[in-house]
Amino acid sequence: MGGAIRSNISESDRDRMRVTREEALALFRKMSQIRRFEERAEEAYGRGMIGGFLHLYIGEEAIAVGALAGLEPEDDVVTHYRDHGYVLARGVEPKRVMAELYGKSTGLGKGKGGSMHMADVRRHLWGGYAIVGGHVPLAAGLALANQYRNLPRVVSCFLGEGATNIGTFFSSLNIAALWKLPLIVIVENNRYGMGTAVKRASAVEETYRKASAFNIPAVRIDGNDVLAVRDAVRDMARTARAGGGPQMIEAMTYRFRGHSMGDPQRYRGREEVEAAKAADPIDRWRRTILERNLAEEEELERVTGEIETELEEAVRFAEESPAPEPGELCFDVVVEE
Ligand SMILES: Cc1ncc(C[n+]2csc(CCOP(=O)(O)OP(=O)(O)O)c2C)c(N)n1
Repeated sequence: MGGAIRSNISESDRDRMRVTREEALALFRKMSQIRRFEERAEEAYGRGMIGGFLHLYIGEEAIAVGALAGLEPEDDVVTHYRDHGYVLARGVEPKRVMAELYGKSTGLGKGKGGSMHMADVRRHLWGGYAIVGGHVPLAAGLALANQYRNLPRVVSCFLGEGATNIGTFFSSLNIAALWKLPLIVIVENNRYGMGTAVKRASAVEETYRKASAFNIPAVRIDGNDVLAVRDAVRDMARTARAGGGPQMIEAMTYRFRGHSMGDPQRYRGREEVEAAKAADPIDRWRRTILERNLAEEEELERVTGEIETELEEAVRFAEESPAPEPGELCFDVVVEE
């Protein structure tokens, strides 16, 4: 096995999990914003306002929010298609993300990308990708570019556990290890790839162990614990920036909704989903905040209210924005320097 492999954040690590009141509230705000954003998107989808695929991140918010809190704003982010959470966590205005879902010209990708392709290069968000595992080589390539140009940037690559059964995952890990690329691979293990439980698709159920084939240090953490995610990513980013090469995190979580909209979810029982909700990362963080006196109930309510207003405006903005002009179809296809 290469590097330190832990099965979880241990009690002795708890003192690492420090947080200021300001940060505690900011983490709560971000996770709540992503949750309510997606609930509003789900509702709009039901009204036929959003077309195509819509993969919700509900239940997994602590990973995007924690991970981006552990990175610098110049660190690069490459993700899969379940990607609304990362762009919101990086500070993109919800109205621009909502307008993108609506396919409007005011959207983050001018309405041409939609749900699965959220990108904002100025914020080092290199996009969501729909081909399972297809973005891992892109992340490795970006890490090579950063290393070659001597930039102190780390690349974070987010993927589902199902994608770790794909060849591109292994070839990327191999070259990243060989060339000591500044890459953090963050596997969000939500226990299902589409409708397939991990054990039915992967010979190795503990995904983090796959990294050991390439001597890549890996940890399995509680992905519903926003501070555990932040700290794991922060530690790895520090190591990667110092030339320590790639590392991997397996963040254990659960998706509360279907794989995409319209998934009948025959592969799991209602009881299982309800039981998993006991570990809801947002409820949990709210309880921690109150227990640790990091904020008062009224402050949390105020934040929740502000998010409601912000999202009401986001939906209105998306609905009132114009569709792209037909001529727009020919632009933004090829980038010429
Ligand atoms: C190469 C490829 N094969 C199959 C698909 C269809 N597909 C889309 S998502 C998905 C499941 C991926 O599961 P996982 O990587 O665990 O991510 P999750 O959706 O659970 O976040 C599949 C099989 C695809 N998009 N690309």
